[in-house]
Amino acid sequence: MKEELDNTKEAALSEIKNARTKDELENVRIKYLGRKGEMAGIISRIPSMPQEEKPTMGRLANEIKQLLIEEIAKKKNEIIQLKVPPAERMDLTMPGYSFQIGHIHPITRALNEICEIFTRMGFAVVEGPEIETEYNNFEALNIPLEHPSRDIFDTFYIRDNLLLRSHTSPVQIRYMKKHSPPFAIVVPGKVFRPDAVDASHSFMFHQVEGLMIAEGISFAHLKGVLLDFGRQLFGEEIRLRFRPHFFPFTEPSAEVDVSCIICKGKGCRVCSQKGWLEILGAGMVDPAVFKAVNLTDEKFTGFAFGMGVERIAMLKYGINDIRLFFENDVRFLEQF
Ligand code: 2NL
Repeated sequence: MKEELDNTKEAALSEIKNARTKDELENVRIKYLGRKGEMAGIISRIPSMPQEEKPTMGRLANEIKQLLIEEIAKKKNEIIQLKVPPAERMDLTMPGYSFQIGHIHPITRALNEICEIFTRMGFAVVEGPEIETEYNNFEALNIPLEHPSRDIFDTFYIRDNLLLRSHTSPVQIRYMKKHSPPFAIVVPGKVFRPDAVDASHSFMFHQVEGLMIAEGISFAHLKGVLLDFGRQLFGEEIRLRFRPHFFPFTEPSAEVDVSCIICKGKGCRVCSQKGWLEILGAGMVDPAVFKAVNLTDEKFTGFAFGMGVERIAMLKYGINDIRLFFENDVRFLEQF
């Protein structure tokens, strides 16, 4: 029996040494020290041994049991403390996890591109608050109290006199109050209108507005700046068309179309067979606006314009539903 105990001890020690994981070690423990394990099997035969051998064998068996318990505990610590080399614990040939790298949102991309074109022409980029006073958003822009857009249902009001801006023009109002001409600025940012959401409307969208004020600025300067802008954004071959229009804050005013960037003006589904796509509104700053910001020197004139970034991004990237920009569906976003 002594030989049997010694052999079992050696086998158990070798298997403990070779165990690589906690599971493997636990299996070794069960095999040797479990209730039906090898040690229990040997010990169960001690009572039927000759009387004089019993104490020695009993003591030896207990010593071996104790040794195995200690060795298993030591080995367990080694495994937990990662003393077993990683290569023996895991399969390093398994493929790794791939990282998802984020990128610029298509609206931000279009907005940056628009601002960069104007920056190269010498415009400064200016930003301002999204919560505005009724005065900056309406009164200063010559939009009277009885104007439909002043209706409480046509603007998001925070409380009396405080509202979510419906265009970025109030930032130009703030700028004109603080700075003297000459200057040229573009103002990008979020604007809010309580429109019902559909494929082409959203209650929040982005605008870039522009304002240039100096001595002798004319409609010709406006046309030159916008044509250069249109060519850089959509391509050298595009043409612009200025249609007379009305805005309370500019006089004269125009809506500006670009020759269809899909069919080059021949007529297609995107331009509804018209050959033209509306991209912005513009005009000469109305004297009433100059008066509101106390810019009284009549030698200064200026032009202003405004465009919707979503509309431009939709045309440029071939997107047919404005809601795609705001749903955060990565299947859409990862295409840009
Ligand atoms: C459009 C039209 C426009 C302006 C915005 C402006 C601002 C000041 C004074 C005069 Cl402070 N005008 N902004 C002028 C003409 C058109 O936007 O369709 N936007 C999407």
